[in-house]
Amino acid sequence: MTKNETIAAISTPLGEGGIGIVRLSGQNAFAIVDRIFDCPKKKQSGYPRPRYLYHGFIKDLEETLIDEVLVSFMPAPHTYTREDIVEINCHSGIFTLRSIEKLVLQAGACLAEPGEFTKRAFVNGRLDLSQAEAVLNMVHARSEEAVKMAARGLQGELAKKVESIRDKILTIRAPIEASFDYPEEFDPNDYDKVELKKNLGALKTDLQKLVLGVERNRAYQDGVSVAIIGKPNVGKSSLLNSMLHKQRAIVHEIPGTTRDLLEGYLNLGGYPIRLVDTAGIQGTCDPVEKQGIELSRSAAGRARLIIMVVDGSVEWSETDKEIAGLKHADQGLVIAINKSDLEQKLNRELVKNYCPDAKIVETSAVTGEGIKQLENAVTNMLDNIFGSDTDQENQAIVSMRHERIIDEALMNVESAIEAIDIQPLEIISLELQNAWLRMGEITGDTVDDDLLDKIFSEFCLGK
Ligand SMILES: Nc1nc2c(ncn2[C@@H]2O[C@H](COP(=O)(O)OP(=O)(O)O)[C@@H](O)[C@H]2O)c(=O)[nH]1
Ligand SMILES: [Mg+2]
Repeated sequence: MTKNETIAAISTPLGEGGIGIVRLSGQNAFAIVDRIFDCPKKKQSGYPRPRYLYHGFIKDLEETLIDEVLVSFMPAPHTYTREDIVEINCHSGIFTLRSIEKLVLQAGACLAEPGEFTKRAFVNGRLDLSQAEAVLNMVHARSEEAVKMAARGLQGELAKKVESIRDKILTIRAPIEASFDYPEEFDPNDYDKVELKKNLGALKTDLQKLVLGVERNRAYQDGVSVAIIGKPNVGKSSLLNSMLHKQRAIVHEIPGTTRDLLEGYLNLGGYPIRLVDTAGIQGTCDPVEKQGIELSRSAAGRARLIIMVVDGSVEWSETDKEIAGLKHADQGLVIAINKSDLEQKLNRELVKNYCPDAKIVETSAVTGEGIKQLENAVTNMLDNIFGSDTDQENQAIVSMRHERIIDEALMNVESAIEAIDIQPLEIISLELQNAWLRMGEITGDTVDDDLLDKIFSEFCLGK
C-alpha cells in the first residue's frame, strides 16, 4: 500500500456492543467522510473543527440512511499516524460496522492492512519501533503486570535505554576510528587499552542488565507453567481445586483417580500461571496408569516451578525421594506438606535435608489452612527465579526479537573485550559497529522492510 493512500478499517472488535469505530487515516480522510456524512453543522464556518464531536447521519451514496453517528476530525500532524484521521463512532453491530466500512471504501479509502495505522505512526516518526511493538503487547496483555510493562514500552523507556547504550558504543568507537583516519598523529600501539577494557566492561554490564530483565518480563507476558506432582492420594487435585477456588479436578479417596493432565489458570502476584495437576507417581503395572505417570514426568520437566505434595500423615518414603529428584537445576520447588488436619507422622527434618532449596509449607486442602501460604511461597519462588523487579528501566523488553538482538550485541561486545590484547583495533571497531547496528534494530533505526512487514503483520486489523 503506498504512503499516499487513505486507509480505513473497523477499529473495535466485531461484535454487538455500545459503540463501534470505523477509522480512516490519510490525506483524503476528511473528503471521503464528507461524501457520506450528513451533518447539520456542515454549513457553519470553521467546520470541521479539529477534535470536535459532530453528530449526524451516515448515508450511502444513494442517500439511504445507514446509522446515526458521532464523527471526529483530527488534522495532521498531532494524531496517532501523524496524518489526517477521522473516527466514525457508530452503533456497534456487525452489519452496521461492515456497512460503514464498505461505504468508506466505496467513497475512496483502501482497506488497511493489519497494524497499518501503527506502521504509519512508526514510518512518520510518531513512534519508534519498540513503542510500536509495545502497542501490540498492550493489546495482547493478559495480566496487570503485562499492561504496566507495555505502558513503559509505550513511553519509549526501552528506546531511551537502547539509545544510551548506542551512544556509549559510539563514544568508545570514535577515538579508535580517529586513529585510523589520522595514523600520522596516532600510533595504535599507544592506545590506552586499560581504559578501553574498562569502558567495554561497563558496556557489557549494561547489556547484561537488559538480558536479566527479559525472562521476568516474558513470565509476566506469556505466563508460567507450574506442575503439581506427588504420590497418589496425597491431595494434589484437592490443592489444585483450592488454588483455583473451584472443583476443577475430580478428588477421590481411590488412588489413581487423576490419569490425564488437568490445567487451570490463575494469577499469583501478577504472574499469569498455568497450574497443571498430574497423575500420582508410583510403581505400577496398570498400563493406563503407567501412561499417566509418564505424562506427569514430562509435565514436571516442562514446568518452571514444581509444587510437590506430600502427605503429612504418613512417613517420608523412597518414592517421595524419587519424585523430589525430578526437579532439575533451574526449576523452583515448593513442597506442600498436606493433610495438616490429620495426625502427623512425617519427619520434617528428613524433607528439609533432602530438599534444601525447597520452600516448605503446611497445608490442608480440607480446612483451607495454609493455601494462602502456599500461594505466597509460589510467588516468592518465582520472584527468586526471575530476579528482582526494582530495575524499572529494564522492564520494557518482552519480545523474542529484542532478546535475540541484545544477546547478539552482548556477544559482539564480549568478542571485542577478548580481542583487546590479541587482535588489531580494527577488529574491536568492527565488533562495536555490529553491536551498534544490531541495537538499532530495536528502535527501528537500522531495520529492513521485510522485518517491518513481519512485525506489523502480527497486529490486528484496525490498529
Ligand atoms: N484429611 C484430609 N484429606 C485430604 C486432604 N487433601 C486431600 N484429602 C483427601 O485425600 C484423598 C485424595 O485426594 P486427591 O486430591 O484426589 O489426591 P491426589 O490423588 O493427590 O490428586 C481424597 O479423599 C481427599 O478428600 C487434606 O488436606 N486433609
Ligand atoms: Mg488427583
